[in-house]
Formats: sequence, structure tokens, C-alpha cells
Amino acid sequence: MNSRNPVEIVKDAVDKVTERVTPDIPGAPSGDPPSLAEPTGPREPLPPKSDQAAPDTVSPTGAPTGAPTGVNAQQDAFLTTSQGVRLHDTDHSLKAGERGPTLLQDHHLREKIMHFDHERIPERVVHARGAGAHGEFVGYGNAAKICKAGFLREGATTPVFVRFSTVLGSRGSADTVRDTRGFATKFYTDEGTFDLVGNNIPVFFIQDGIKFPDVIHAAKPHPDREIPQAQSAHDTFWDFVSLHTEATHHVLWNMSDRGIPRSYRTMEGFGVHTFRLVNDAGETSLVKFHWKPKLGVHSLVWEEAQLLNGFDPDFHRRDLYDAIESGAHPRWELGLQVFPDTPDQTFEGIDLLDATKIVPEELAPVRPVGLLTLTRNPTNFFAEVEQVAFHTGHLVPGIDVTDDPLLHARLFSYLDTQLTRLGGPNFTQIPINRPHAPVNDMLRDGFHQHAVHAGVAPYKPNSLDGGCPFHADAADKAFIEVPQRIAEATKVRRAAASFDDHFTQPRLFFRSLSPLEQDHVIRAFTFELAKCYEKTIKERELLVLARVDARLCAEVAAGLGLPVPEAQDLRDVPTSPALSQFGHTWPVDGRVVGIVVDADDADGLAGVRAAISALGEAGVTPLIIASRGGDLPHGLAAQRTFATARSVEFDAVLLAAAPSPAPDALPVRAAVDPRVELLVAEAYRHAKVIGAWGGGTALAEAEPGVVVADDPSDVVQDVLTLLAGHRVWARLEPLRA
Ligand code: HDD
Repeated sequence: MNSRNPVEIVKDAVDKVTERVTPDIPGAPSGDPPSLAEPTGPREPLPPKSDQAAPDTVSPTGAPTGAPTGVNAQQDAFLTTSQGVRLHDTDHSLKAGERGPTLLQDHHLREKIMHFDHERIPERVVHARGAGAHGEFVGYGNAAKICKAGFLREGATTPVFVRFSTVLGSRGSADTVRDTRGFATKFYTDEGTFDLVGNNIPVFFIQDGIKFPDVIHAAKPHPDREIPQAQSAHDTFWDFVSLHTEATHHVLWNMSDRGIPRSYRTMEGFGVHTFRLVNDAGETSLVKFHWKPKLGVHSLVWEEAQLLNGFDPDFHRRDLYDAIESGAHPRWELGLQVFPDTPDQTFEGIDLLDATKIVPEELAPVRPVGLLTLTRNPTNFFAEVEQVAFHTGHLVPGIDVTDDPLLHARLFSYLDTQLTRLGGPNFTQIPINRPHAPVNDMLRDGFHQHAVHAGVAPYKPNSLDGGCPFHADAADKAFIEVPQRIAEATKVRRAAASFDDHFTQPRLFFRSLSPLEQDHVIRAFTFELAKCYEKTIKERELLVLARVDARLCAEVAAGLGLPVPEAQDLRDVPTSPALSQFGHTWPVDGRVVGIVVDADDADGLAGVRAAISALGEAGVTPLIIASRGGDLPHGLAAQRTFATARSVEFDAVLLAAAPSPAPDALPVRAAVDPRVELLVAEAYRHAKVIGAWGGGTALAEAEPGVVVADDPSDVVQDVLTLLAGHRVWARLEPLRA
């Protein structure tokens, strides 16, 4: 039995180890007396780990990963196996004779098929359908007063990756369904990665994350038939939200035009929760994050959205990709609503920890603090858009969470989900997820570990690595949780009484919309509830609407053919004009205009050239629609034919001709090709701006929103002016009655 003092035993051991190891450690302090105390200063130099210093710029095969489009992934002259053995034939399996059977010994066949069999990874449990792009964020510097995060400093430029998504549909579902949209941004800051994982709707269905599986189970397709896909118009969704009335505010937003955005480029984004910011002096503020699109907030109309789901299910993905390729780089300002960090965490009576509430912009203006620009499309959808992993816990010094119970469940869920989706804990090593700040963690091994970590001391404290790495403090830009006082509390499964009001803000939202926007909400509720089979569910949702607005309730009930329940507790609430999308004008660059031409009319096409130049000067993308594809006179080319074009693809339509149908094309007797007639009728019905000159005047008469003139350039100028208002809303007014 050893009778020596344990401290002496450890000291002796450390002395021996230090003797043996210290001289071999480059840069280690030499001659310092060995000590039991943990070393406190970093050795010089402290190199970043090469394996995670920055995203790889080459794939394991040597292909550039961040390269511009058009670079071939395959290099070298010969096809090889995954072990680099050159292959003689990949087109035939190895068989006993030409007519088989196939031999089990064919290792190339087995490797090829094995890899193919495992090409798919599980889709995201929510937000499976998405599109993404790279870009940069530039800080304005005015947030420094309240936030010490380096990426908000004036002129600081930070690379970003943004993924937009729908919530409900599967990976292959259509883009323009009625749904909430995800707006998730990864800021690769030099102080570590910050993820802002938001939506295009500023409130959420639930106040507590423990209800997330319930709302998603209710909204996803029915578990028996797995229908409907990417829709909320079904019994289980309305069953849940009519019983769970805290969802009412979010549902109102979903049923409004916000549920069917024109483009990802024309969506607002919201961080939803209240976050806590801290400045260099340690002072804190509460904030809500907003993304404000430079092109304005615009939506589709419902029929357009439905047509697009069949006509071009990739509409939003295509729109984002094409805009970036064409140089119309989408931009958003990051804005902050700032509130004092008071002990009760409320502002003007609104509980800032309740994610079903907004703070109207009239009460707390949104202050712009930086600009996001998307500049580059992904080169490999799987590697970038599919494998990107966001997490609400990816925070940088200066930004911290609050006690919002919805946020706290998210802080668990986003890490956890990647274990299944990306196959283990090393998803941070996937190129798109690698921080751009040096990584010096002590996480080791696990599935899909790509780093070959050297050294023997991935633990702390250590002496074998000279104590490296060391703790940082605030001056070294460490993330230090804001020391927040926690009130004396009793463990309970309950929400605060301030979470109880489920109807004031839905009412505020509805009443803040223009009458036409309100009509859209009424029609959306009527449509969705009419798709339900259970009468009791419809009746119960009418009871909910009776607490929101009397007209909303009465008109939906009329549409459903059900009695109108008595309006209940309809308090006078203020309105927030900022919530309406109508009544503003916006830049038109990046919009898409279709031009109907006569492919054989060389004179008419000269005018089309002039129109195209005028559109180009305004940054608008013109697409020529002709009876046939291919080259046209005056160096023009047809990008769409009457068979492939529908008005839903365009923000406005110009008519340079009224082409008659080809004699053998369709069994109709009409002066104008019926597909062109349909295109004009739909553009008109969807309140789009229409312009006509020359032969095109046979298809359109001058009236508000329809420009008819002799000179194509004059037509274009007037069309662009009207397009700044997005649609010709006045055209729909007479239909309101
Ligand atoms: Fe979530 C994905 C946004 C509540 C659990 N969420 C996900 C994405 C967005 C949001 C944009 C897609 C990220 C991407 O593109 O990869 N989620 C929100 C917002 C919420 C919210 C704005 C409320 C304010 N989410 C929420 C709760 C939970 C989750 C309450 C669970 C308790 N969300 C997830 C998830 C996902 C996800 C299961 C699926 C894929 C992923 O995380 O990476 O963890």
C-alpha cells in the first residue's frame, strides 16, 4: 500500500511526463518549473487545425467545389473505381456468357450499385423542399451601440449561405403551395458561425416547442393515405388548429397573401423569437430580427399559385436561380426592432417571449443594420442545399437567446435532427457547414470523421499539449452567456397568463389588411375548410373566426353553407398599416416580362427589339413568346413558344402581335391562336399589367392597367411604371361586390 500523499504522487507523474514530453513540443516554454496548475497562456504560434480551417475548395476527387458553374466534376482521362483502379467497361456486368447469369464476383457492379442504392439521405422532417444561394452580408455599423458581433461592424463583409424552403411538402413537392416559407441564413463570420433560422411569417403556430410534433403531424399528409401533399387544406390540420387556438395568428398569415409569395426574392424574413444582444460594455437589449426585401413584399394570386403547381412546380427555385444567373442579385436589409431588456421582457404590454405575437412596426420601428446580397448559385445542389445544417444554437459573441419556450425546444432539435439526417455528429465537417473561423475543438472520432487529429491530449486541463488550447475571455471574443438573473421559480408545466390571449393579434392582422387582401383571406379560409370532410371541424373553425372578425366569419360561413356563429368578444384593436402589402411602389429590376410576337413579321420584330432594350435598361428580363422556337429576324430568339408559355410565369405581358393559329395546329377556327388568347385572359384575370402596340392592339383595349400606344418604347415605360405597384389592383375592385 502506498502511504504517500496523493498530491505528491500526481506531481511526480506530471514531472516525469513533462520531462519526457516538453522538449519535443515545438514552441513549448522551456525551463519552466513543472506545476500542477493548468497552463494559462497560449504557446506561440497556435496554428489553426488544417483540417477545418476553412471549407474545402476541392472535393476528394480533386474537383473544385466552390468553382463557378460549368466546371466538370470528372477529371483525368480514365474512369476508375472508387479505389482509383482504371476501368475497362462500365456498361456491362460480368456474366457467364453473353446471356448470363451475372456473376457475384463482379466487384465493379457491386460497388456501383451499392453506392447508388445509398445516394439519398433522409429528407428534412420539415422544410424538406428548398432552394439556396451564396452571398455576402455587409454591416452598416450602426448596430455597434447595442451589439458587439463583428459582422455588424461598419463595412464588415461576411460570406453567407441562405436556404429558402416550404415547411410541409416533401423534397419533390411544388413550390407555390400555400404554406409558410423558411428563410435560414448562415453567416460565416470570423468569430464563428451565426445561423438566423427564420420564416417569412413573424409568428408561429405554437408557443411551446413541445407542441411541434403535434402541429407537424396534423399538417403533414394523413398517415393512412399519405395525402394531401404540401397542403394544409385537410381535416387533420384544421382539426388541430381549431382546437389549439394559439395557432390562430399564424393561420391568419398563412391564409393571407403571405402564404403564396411571388418569389423568394420578394419575401420578408423574420427571426420570430426575441433575442438578447449585448454590446462591448456588457449592456443588453432585446431584439426581433427582420429581413426586408429590396424588391418589396409581393405575392401570387391563388389561381396563379395553383396553376403554377402544375405548370412549373419549380417556379420559386427557378426564379431564384435565374435571377442570380442574370445578375439581378436579390437583396434584403437586415433590420432590428429594439426593446429595453426589462425584467418582465414585455413591450407595450406584449410578452416578448410569446412567439405568437408581433410588435407592430408603428410601435417599434425596424432599423436597418446591414445588407444581404445573394450573388452565386450552388454548383452542387446536394453538397450545398441538401447538406447545409442550420441550428438556432449557432450563435456568436453579442447575440444570445431569451427564455422563449419555443426557442428552447429548437435549441435541442436542430442538433438532434442532423444525427439522423446527416448520419452522425460530424456534420459540421461537411464543406457547406464548415465555419470560416479557425476550429480548435476537442471533439473526436464518430461516424464520418474526416479529420486526422494529431496529438494525445484532446481534453482539458492537460499538460501534455502544454495546456493548449486555452480559454478565451471577452477581449479575445469569447462567447460568454449574458449573466441573466433567473427569478426564484417553481417547476411547472404551464404557460404564463400573458400567453393566454389568442385573438387580439389575429384581429389586428386582419383589420390591418386592405379590403382586397381581406377578401383573399376569406377565400383562402373558404377554400381550405371546404376541402375538409368533417362538418364539426368547419363549425369549430367558424367559432374561432367569430372571435377574430365578424365579416371574415360570416363570409366564410356563407361560402361553406353553414350557419354563422355569434361574434364574440370583438374588441377594438389598433391596426398596423405596415402589415399590408398594398399601396407601395417598388423597384422593378429582376421582374420577368413576356412578349408575344409574330415569328414571321420582320417589321413587327424591329419594334420588339426596341422594347427589349428599354426593358433591359430597367433590369427587367424579357422573354419572347412565339409560335415556334429558334432564331427570329433582327438577331432575336424565341425563349418560349405558345405551347410552353403561360401568363403565370410573367409579371407583365406585352403584345406585339395577335398571331393566328397555324392552319394544322389545333382543330379550332379562330382569328387568334387560342393559347395566346388564354395567356392574355389569365394575365388580365390575375391583375397583371398588359401593354400592346402594332398588331398586339387587336388583343387589348386601353383601360387602367392596360397600356396601348404606337411606340413600343412608350408602352414599355408606362408598363414599368405600373409594374412598380406589382399588380393592377383597381381591376379587381369591381369584382368585390
Ligand atoms: Fe424549425 C428546420 C424555421 C420551430 C425543428 N426550421 C427548419 C428550417 C427553418 C425553420 C427555416 C429549415 C432549415 C434549413 O433550411 O435547413 N422552425 C423555424 C421557425 C420556427 C421553428 C422560424 C419557429 C419560430 N422547428 C421549430 C420547432 C422545432 C423545430 C419548435 C422543434 C422543437 N426545424 C426543426 C427541425 C428542422 C427544422 C426538425 C428540420 C430540418 C432541420 O431542422 O435541420 O430540427
